[in-house]
Amino acid sequence: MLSDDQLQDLNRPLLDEHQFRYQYLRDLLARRHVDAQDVVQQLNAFQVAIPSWALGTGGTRFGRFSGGGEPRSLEEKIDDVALLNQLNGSSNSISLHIPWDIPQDVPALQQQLKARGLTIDSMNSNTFQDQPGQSVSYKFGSLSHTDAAVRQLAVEHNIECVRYGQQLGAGVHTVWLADGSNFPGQQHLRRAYQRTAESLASIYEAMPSDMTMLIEYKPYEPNFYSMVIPDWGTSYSLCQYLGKQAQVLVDLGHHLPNTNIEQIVGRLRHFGRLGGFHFNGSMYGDDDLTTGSTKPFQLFLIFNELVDAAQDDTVNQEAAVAYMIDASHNTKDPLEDLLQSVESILGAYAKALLVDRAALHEAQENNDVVRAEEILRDAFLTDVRPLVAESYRQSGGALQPVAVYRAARVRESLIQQRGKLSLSTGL
Ligand code: AOS
Ligand code: ZN
Ligand code: ZN
Ligand code: ZN
Repeated sequence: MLSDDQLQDLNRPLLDEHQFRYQYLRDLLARRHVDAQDVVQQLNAFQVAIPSWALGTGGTRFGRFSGGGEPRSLEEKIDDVALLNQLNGSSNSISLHIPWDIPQDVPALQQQLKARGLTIDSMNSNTFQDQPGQSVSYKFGSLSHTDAAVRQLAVEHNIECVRYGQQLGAGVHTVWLADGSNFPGQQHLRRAYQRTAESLASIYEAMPSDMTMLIEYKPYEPNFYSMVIPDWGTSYSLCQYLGKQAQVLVDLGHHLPNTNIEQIVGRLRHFGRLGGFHFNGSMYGDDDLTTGSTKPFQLFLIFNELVDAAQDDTVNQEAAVAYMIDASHNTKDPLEDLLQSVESILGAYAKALLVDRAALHEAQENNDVVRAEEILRDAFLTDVRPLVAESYRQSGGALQPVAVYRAARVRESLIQQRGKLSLSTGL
């Protein structure tokens, strides 16, 4: 992490321009009866979790090109997230993956998290790979497998994750299943679903009453004929089967092209089953690009649904939504990428908060198509970067996190400490 003095020194040359831009936007919003500080306060409160597996350089099945200085241990991953959170004040938690992040010394880890002001938001199980020495294989599935012994192993692994989560204070256990089939006829589609539901029930029963199970869907990959949980309807039905503590997780990259994701978000919110997000950017599929890099309007429309639901008395406000990033790729410095992602998310949220909701509802009631669309466009086209920067400033962070990260030469010093070729488990 940077020292406070260092951070202030790096902010100083940026401050004058920031104040000018923020003042201008504040005046502009005041004319529309929007209080900029209200919006900034909501941004200050907003947190998005960082996945431990995105801190190292990602790769594809063709290759991986590390930029060096990657975290070599869970402790170093936590240090990296602490740095991100210092810069943007908006990423105060981390998602862990078992067995990649098995804690060696739980009390020491708890202490480190506390000292850094961080928490663990979600534990993620891994039944998509065989671990060395594993008694049976996940080659043909895990929770859905035809062989009860494989299902049992996968259930036990998930329960192990739940136990780690309890020790570390994680409120969420996330299940993403790679299970499916590659060819017609390979798998009995209904039975695979039924076996999965039963396996999930065994995990669900082992969860404490204050933990949420998130069920993530994905239409294809690694299986290309069928996935056992391909879509939100399947996730939703599993949640209905399991009970109140099960919720649907929406990964933005897990839809077929042109799916209306914001509508899915609205529906799940309506049903009280929206449990969380894996944010990322997508052109074609599960590309795991930087959030907001390719479809910023879609990201805004998703937040528009969230803000609308949050302000609606008829919507059940009980269930918490876990905001998490799930992205990692091969051509950027992972920490810069994550700073960019968080910034896009905050920007989309800020824009959604600017929507004149009363006017929008009126336009909708009157079927005034153009007016309704213009209201959304007006919010979307507002340059909200000064609001996001002001939120960084009020959280004691960097006015421009990526610029400050570069000016502080963080990557260079990480390479010095950790070496050029450190290994990490990035997907
Ligand atoms: C896989 O495609 C899913 O997005 C998972 O959420 C995630 O990427 C995985 O659990 C990380 O290993
Ligand atoms: Zn995901
Ligand atoms: Zn994915
Ligand atoms: Zn992914």
